[in-house]
Parts: sequence; structure tokens; C-alpha cells
Amino acid sequence: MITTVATSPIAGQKPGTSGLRKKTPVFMGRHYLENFVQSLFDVVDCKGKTFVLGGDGRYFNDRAAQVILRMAAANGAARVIVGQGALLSTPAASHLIRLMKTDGGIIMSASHNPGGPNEDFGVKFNMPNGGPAPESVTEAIYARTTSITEYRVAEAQDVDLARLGRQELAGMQVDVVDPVADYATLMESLFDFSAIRAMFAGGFRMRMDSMCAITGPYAVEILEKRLGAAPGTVVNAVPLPDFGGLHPDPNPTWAKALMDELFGPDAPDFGAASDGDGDRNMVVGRGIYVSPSDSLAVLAANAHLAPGYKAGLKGIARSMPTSAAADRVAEALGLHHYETPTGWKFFGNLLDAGRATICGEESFGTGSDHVREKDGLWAILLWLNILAVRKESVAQILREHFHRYGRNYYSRHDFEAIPTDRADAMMAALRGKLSALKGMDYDGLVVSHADDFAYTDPVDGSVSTKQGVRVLFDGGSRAVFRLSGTGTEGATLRLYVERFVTGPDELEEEPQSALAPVIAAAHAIAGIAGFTGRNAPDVVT
Ligand code: VG1
Ligand code: CO
Repeated sequence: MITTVATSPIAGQKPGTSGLRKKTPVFMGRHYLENFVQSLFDVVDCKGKTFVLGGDGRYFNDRAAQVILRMAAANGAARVIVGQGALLSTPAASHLIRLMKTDGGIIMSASHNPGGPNEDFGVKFNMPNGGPAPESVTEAIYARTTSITEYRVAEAQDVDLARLGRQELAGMQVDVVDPVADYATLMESLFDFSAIRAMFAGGFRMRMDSMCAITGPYAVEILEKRLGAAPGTVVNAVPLPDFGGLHPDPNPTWAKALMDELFGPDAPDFGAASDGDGDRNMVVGRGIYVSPSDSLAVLAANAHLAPGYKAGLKGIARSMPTSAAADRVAEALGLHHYETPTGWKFFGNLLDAGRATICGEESFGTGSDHVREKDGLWAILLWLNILAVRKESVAQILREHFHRYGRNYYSRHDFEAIPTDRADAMMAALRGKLSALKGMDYDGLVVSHADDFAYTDPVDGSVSTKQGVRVLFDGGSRAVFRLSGTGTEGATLRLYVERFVTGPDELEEEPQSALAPVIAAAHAIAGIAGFTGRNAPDVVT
């Protein structure tokens, strides 16, 4: 039986950089999830459609899945393909949408934000191409949330999501599938598994930290079972509703245990970590950390060593705040390079149009045209493939890269949980003085250009404005300021700083000290302390 429930708009259901993300109790509040899901179904029109559904296993994932299934049935969907246990990593969901040629998919995740009854939950919609909904769609969903008056839900028992195979729910087919199998097959088609297997057989040691989040089952199957890495290579391998109390954000701060291991006495050859929903990655060599922007550049420069990319790349895309290291590689390879706003949705058109093959963000996200999301394990496997072919250490590969292309020192400073009005005031003041900045000298750093980044999509011509303030200095240094679109508490200011060097004697500095002049200039320009009361960032990556 289908029930129509009267409801009314709930303020603030505006999707951010990556879907709608809120505190779990907010999501569990009366009509909250239902209003958003009905608005989504109203916009994408559910009738007769097939969707993929899965999430990163965080608290409320299982209950939300049952609600979404009952609402999909009530709205006339023909079929939903669900990962067993309502689990799917974000890249695996993207792949399944494409493989099964569905009409899109719903992913339940707040990505790298902590999970639990008092932490974060989220819902995002992906399009038939497997990629995150573009702004036009998320805006339409948001508009719908402001006028919603009712939602539809089927009255039925829970679907048994532990049982593989087909079931029926109020006239809709529900197919429960193995969340790992198709994804693992895709990885086997892209990478030289026998070369990587031989490397592990030869004694190569790795530590993969899945941070009690979704990549555990994927990493155990692929690294330990299919590639022969030693049992126990994958740590924190079981997804838990609260991620074991960990903050599943793979960076040197939150994956400190992995950093300690790789910088410790008996360090393995290679370390990696991924985030809550499996789309991010951090890569560490023995005694050396690889910044995400450098990782993107190294992967782009060496991708042809993997079977899936042996024909070369079509182009390279990076988000605006990501360092220009990948641009150097594109120029050397004679490829187009693209600079997009923050958020994976902006890469979709470039990938669909065959203009770019590899994409990346400074926020530990790298991916390619194999899916339409960033993909943590993909990046880790591409690194393994490169290591297996080049038979060099991570440190050797990185040093050789810097010598050949120059080095873009890079860091991101996050100032978290700032009162929203103060963060907004700071950005407004900064935007107000952009034209006055040109020519200003900050201790020898002279501003050559300052603007508020706007992007015109080269494929569909859509325009996105106010994507972050960029201040460029003579000589290739740069500071970027923007506010996070994924936080759930106050505002998070992200300051991105970069400095480019080519001299062989300039390549071995500690990044924070190499960047100190740019950091000082950025603070002076934006008046960060004055507006926010903060002198030092909470997280440095
Ligand atoms: C952050 C990152 C951005 C990334 C987004 C989603 O957004 O900076 O690069 O695409 O998270 O990643 P923001 O607006 O907070 O800076 V995930 O792993 O949450 O899907
Ligand atoms: Co993520």
C-alpha cells in the first residue's frame, strides 16, 4: 500500500560541494530524509526508472536505505540495485550506474566526515553517466525542497539487504548485489595485476589503512586476495557505523598511525589510506609523503605504464586550488589541461566529452574516465602498477619527477568551525579589494593578478561564479581562499598556498618553510586573524 504523507519545507536542504550533508540527528529528524528524497524523485522523475543505491556503512545507513527503497517503490521506480548490506563505495556506485546503464544512483555518505549518532550523514544523487549531479540539478532539487507539501512511501516490511538476489517491494524489483565484485573486475581490466602480484611475491610490503570505512572489503579482496599482498596488509578493514571513532579523512593528521608506520624503523615500502566513502586516497612512501597535487602529476606522467592507459591520455584536469604540478606534465606531453571549480561534478563533462582522462583535486582525490567519481583504490593501484614497472621506490620516483618538471610546493591550511558571519565578512572584504591588490608588494611577493574564480564549462557552456579568490604573485606563487561546502558546523576557511621552484638546490625544503612567505602574504591580504580570531590553522595538509 502507498501512503501519501503531508509535510512542509524544512529550511537548509541545499546540497553543497558533494550532496546534502548534515548532522545525523538532523537527518534523522521528522520528515527530513523523506522531504529531501521526495524532492529528488520529483526532479529526476522516478516512474519506470532503475537506480543504484548504497552507502559507506555509517550510522543510519541501513535505516535510510530502507526508507529510500520504500519511497522509490511508492514513486513508481521499476528497479533498485543495492549493494549487499546497503554498502557501496562511491566509485563502485559510479561504476555500477554505468555498468548496469541505470538512470542514476543515490549514495548515502558524508564522505570523510566522521560518522555516528552525533556525527555526520549525507545523501547525494549521481546521474546516468555515474557522476555527481551538476549544479542545475542540485539547484532544482533544492528549489523543490522549499515548496514540498507531501511525500509518498510504501508500507512494507524491510527488504532483507543481507541476502543476495532479487526481491520485490510493493511492485518494485530490488536486486541485492555483491558490492565488490564488479568493481574488482574493473580494476583488473585497467592494471597489470600479474606485475603487481610478482612485486608482492618478491617481498614488497604495503600497509593499507581503510580507517574502518567502506574500502576495507574492497582492499582485502583486491590487495590481499587477488594481488597476494600479505594477510594483514589492510588494517582497519571492517566498516563500522562510527568508523571505530576514527575521522576517516586520509591526510597526515587523521591518518597519523599510517604516517608513523611509514616514517618508523621497520617501515613497509608503501602506505595508503582512503576515506569514509572510498573516493579519496593518501599515498606515502617509506619515509616520504606524497602530496595529493604531486601524486596527480606523477600518476599523469606515468599512467601509460598501466595497460588501461597505454594509449596515452586525452587531457588532464585539476580543480583550481590544486597545484599546477599536473599542468607541467600536460605541457610536456602536449596535452590540454583544464582548471575547474572545486568538486568532482565539474570533471564529468570533460570526461564524457573525451577531453580529459585523468583528473584530480588537492583534497586527496584522483580519478580517471573509468568512472565519474574520484577513486581512492584506483589511485593506489595505479601507484602500485607504476612501482611494479619502474622498480624504483616512491622517493626515487618523486625526486626524479621534481628534477624533470620542477617542484610546486603546496599546502592547504584549514580554519574550522569559524562563526559563519565572520567568515562571510572576511570573504566579502577580500572580494571588495581584489582590484586594489594588483601591484601590491608583500615582503617581495608582488601581486600580479587577483580575481574571484569563475568557470565556463567548455562542453555545455554553463557558468559557475564565486568559486574562490585567487591571488597570483610574480614568479608563480599563489594563494587561494575559499569557504568549504561540505562542513556541518559553522564555516571552514580553506587557504591554499603554492610556490613553484626549478633550481636543483631548491627541491629539498620542508614545504611549510618553503611556503612561509606566501603564507605570511595571504594572512596580510585577507586579515585572517582580524576577522576570524585565528592565527593558526586547525589542519594543515
Ligand atoms: C571538499 C574538498 C573538495 C572535494 C569535496 C568532496 O570540499 O575540498 O575538493 O571535492 O570535499 O569530497 P569543500 O567544499 O569542503 O572544500 V568527498 O571525499 O566529501 O566526496
Ligand atoms: Co569521499
